[in-house]
Amino acid sequence: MNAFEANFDGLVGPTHHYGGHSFGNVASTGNAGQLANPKAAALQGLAKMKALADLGYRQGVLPPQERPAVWALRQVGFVGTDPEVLLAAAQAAPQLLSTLSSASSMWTANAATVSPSADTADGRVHFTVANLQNKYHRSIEHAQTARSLRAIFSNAAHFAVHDALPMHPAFGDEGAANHTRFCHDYGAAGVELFVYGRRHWGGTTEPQRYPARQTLEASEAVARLHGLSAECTVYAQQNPAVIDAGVFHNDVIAVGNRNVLFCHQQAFVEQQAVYHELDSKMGGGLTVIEVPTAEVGVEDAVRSYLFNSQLLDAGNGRMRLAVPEECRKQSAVWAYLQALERQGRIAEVLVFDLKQSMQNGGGPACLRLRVALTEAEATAVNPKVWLNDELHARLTDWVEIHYRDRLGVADLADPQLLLEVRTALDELTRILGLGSIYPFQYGGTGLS
Ligand code: SUG
Repeated sequence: MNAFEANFDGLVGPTHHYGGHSFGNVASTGNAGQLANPKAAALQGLAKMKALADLGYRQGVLPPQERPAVWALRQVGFVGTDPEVLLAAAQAAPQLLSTLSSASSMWTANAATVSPSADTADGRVHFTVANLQNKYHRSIEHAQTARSLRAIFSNAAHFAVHDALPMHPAFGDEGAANHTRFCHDYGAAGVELFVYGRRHWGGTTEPQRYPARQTLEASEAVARLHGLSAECTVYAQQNPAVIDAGVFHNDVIAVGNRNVLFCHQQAFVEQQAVYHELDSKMGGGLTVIEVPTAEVGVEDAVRSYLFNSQLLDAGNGRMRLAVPEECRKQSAVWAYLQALERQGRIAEVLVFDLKQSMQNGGGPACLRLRVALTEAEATAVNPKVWLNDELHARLTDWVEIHYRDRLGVADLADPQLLLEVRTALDELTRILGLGSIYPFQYGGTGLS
């Protein structure tokens, strides 16, 4: 069956700022309080989408969420008109207002876990929305994520969108950031690798410094919901020592596509056994590009986001790697990448400036959700979200009109900002043909 991998990137929302909300994500906490540029952030993301679309990759767009989340401030007791709620929160709990204004839904690798139809029991593409329960600012994303995905993947004959798992540490789920699908052909059954940081009900060595966000129990629940067989799933524990070094998701230390796994030597517990199980469940043919610690240390990998790159099928068994600009700045990392190119192990390295997102710990791979689709399934996707020259130009204008080029924590209480956000999102839902998906549009509480 003719199938391919599409990338659905999150459009950066107008309240992108540096709130320092993600303990364990060293970029997020390290850049707290800096002035952000939401306009540049959104344009940087759009430029990446356009560059990949121009290379022939199918590129979709996922909408941002409504922030500040006034509905979430009401949930914790703030009352009055919307501007009154913002003002009261800014005075009584500025950190809370910042938390509930995070534009973190831009990192759509954390929106959901996706299993293509070739792997699932009922032959549909399954999505499980991530609960992101480990961080408060991210735990409020799931209801809107479900609404957005259902507005795009609405055809029930082809797609199933499951609600987030229970909001409990036993089921900590961070979506596709800890999930990689391997295959020989996108349209044939593949092998899905689920990487977890800890087992909630005992039995694993846990990181000591930073939290392990993904549990084995959550990964197993997702596999059950998607109807994946044991032959098509591999579970691997992330090395707790690298979580303590700032690897808060597996996609900060490993990336895979088709039959290629590009990862650091210290990524997993019992790493050789993981390779072996993957290879044998794939029926052989797994290619591992393992980066030795002697050439790139874990700290350099975290700082450069080498592994948060997009590994892209370049045809004829070759791969491209889309890396952030920060990789060029680390001499060891850049030397390693150049050697990979020279040796022909990677056909081409593409470099993107994503500084605004990177400063909150989000590289190229964080910004996209991968969905392998057949042509028939692609036709069933809401057609208005596919990026082409026209949509790119329209969204660029939309950002230029509605986004600020400076935003700090003190700006979040400005009632004018809320108005700007709602005006922008209202227009966006028309551009992308999404209907009324936001609480301010349908008068909902935002909770479901
Ligand atoms: O969850 N940062 C995100 C970055 C997510 C990156 N995603 C992947 N690796 N797939 C996080 O830590 C920071 C927001 C702030 O601090 O304001 C933040 O949420």
